[in-house]
Amino acid sequence: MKTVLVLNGPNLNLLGTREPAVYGSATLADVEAMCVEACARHDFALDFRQSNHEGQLVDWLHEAGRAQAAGTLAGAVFNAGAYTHTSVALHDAIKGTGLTLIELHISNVHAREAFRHHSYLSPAAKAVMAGFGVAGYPLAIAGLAQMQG
Ligand code: CA2
Repeated sequence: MKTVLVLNGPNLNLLGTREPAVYGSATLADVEAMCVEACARHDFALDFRQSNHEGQLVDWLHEAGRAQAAGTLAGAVFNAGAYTHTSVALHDAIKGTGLTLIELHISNVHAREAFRHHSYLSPAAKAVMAGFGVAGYPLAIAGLAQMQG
């Protein structure tokens, strides 16, 4: 059974505590439970992580790239939070590992402030989803299942 890595970046540990109009009322623990269910449905194991630190996220992407190359990882779903709009390091990490990665945003970033319209991750991602709320996580896992040869 292959694993799916679901990676969450800065401030996503605050999910469900503030800004419910933008991000909804589900907590990150609720999102993890939704991902457990989605992975079970598609015969995946789940590895669910969050960090507020860019270097930690880079290290986890490298680890994921090695796992995918070894055949134990199906791919990754990545909500990089605000690092989406700032991080060349995360772009390089995704490119450098050749990881099958779905960039995910809970909100429709294109309907928000102009600074959220550009993503450093999108050119390195296999697919991009935004605006489905937290329901995007299980949808992205279903998308990864679809991509498996
Ligand atoms: O829509 C998304 O998923 C984002 O990746 C969320 C990021 C934001 O910077 C991106 O532009 C879009 C912010 C994550 C912080 O989430 C919070 C949730 C509740 C309270 C405070 C922050």
